[in-house]
Amino acid sequence: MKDLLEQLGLCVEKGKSDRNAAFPPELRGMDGASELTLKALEAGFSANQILNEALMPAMQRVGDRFAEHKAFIPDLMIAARAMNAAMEHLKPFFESGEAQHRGKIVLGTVEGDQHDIGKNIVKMVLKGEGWDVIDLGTNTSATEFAEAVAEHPGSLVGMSALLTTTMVKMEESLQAIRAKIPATKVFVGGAPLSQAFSDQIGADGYFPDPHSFALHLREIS
Ligand code: B1M
Repeated sequence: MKDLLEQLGLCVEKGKSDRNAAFPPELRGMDGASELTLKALEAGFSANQILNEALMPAMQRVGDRFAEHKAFIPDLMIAARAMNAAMEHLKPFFESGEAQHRGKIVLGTVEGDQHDIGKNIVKMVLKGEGWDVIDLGTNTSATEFAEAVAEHPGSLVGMSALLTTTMVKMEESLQAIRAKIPATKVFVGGAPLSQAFSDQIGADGYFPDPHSFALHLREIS
C-alpha cells in the first residue's frame, strides 16, 4: 500500500502528471500523478495523508535537487504541473467541509512571487472551513491587497511568500492594508517565514500549514 504513495511521490518529483505524459521517458505508458492519486484515494488514504506523505515530500525533494544544481527551472515547472494534477482530485475533499459561513478572507501571494501551490492549498482548506475566500492570485501588490480589503470590509488577510527576496514585501502590504482599515487582522505563511518574522513586521500570526491557520481562524471567528 505504501508503494502507491511512493510511486505517486516519484511521479510528482519527476513531473509525470498523467499516463499520457511523454516525460520522463522511463515512465512512459505508466500511471502518472493524476491516476495514482485516484488509486490512493480508492485504497483508503486520506487527502491529508496523500498531501503530507507523498506530494509535499516530493516537492521538497525536487526543491533540494534544485538547490544542489541537479534540477533546473523546467524540472520545477513540470513537478508543479504534476502536483496540480494530483491536487485536482484532492480539492473536493479539502473544500467539502462546513456549510457554516465564517466570513471573508483575502488571500494572495506577495508581489514578485509566482509560487501559488501552497496558497492554493490554504484556499481549499479555508473554503472547506466555511470561509469565503477572495483569491488575489500571485504577484499581488500592496495596493491590490489594500484595495481588496477596502472592497470587502471586515475581511481578514492571509499572505503567502516562498522567497526570501519577496517575504519582505509583506511588511509593505501590511502597512498599506492597515492604512486603509487599521483593525484588519493580517496573517502570514510560507516556507521561509517564522513567527519571529511575523512579530517583526507586526502581523497577527504566522502559520506553517493550512490546518493550523484554519484552526486559529476557527478559534477567533
Ligand atoms: Co521556486 N523556489 N523559484 N519555483 N520552488 C523554491 C521556493 C526554493 C526553496 C527552491 C530551492 O532553491 N530549494 C527557492 C527559494 C529560495 C529562497 O528564497 N529561500 C526557489 C527559487 C529560488 C525560485 C526562483 C527564484 C528560481 C529562479 O528563477 N532562479 C523562481 C522565482 C519565481 C518567482 O516567484 N518570481 C522560482 C520559480 C518556481 C516555479 C515557478 C518554477 C515553481 C512554482 C510553480 C507554482 O507555484 N505555480 C517553483 C517551485 C515548484 C518551487 C518548489 C520546488 C516547490 C514549492 C511548492 O509548491 N511547495 C520550492 C522548493 C521547496 O519548497 N522546497 C521552490 C509545495 C507547497 C505545498 O508548499 O508553498 O511551502 P508551500 O506551502 C505550504 C506552507 O508553506 C503553507 O501551507 C502550504 C501547505 O502546507 N503556506 C501557508 C503557504 N502559504 C501560506 C499562507 C498562509 C498560511 C500557510 O497564510 C497565513
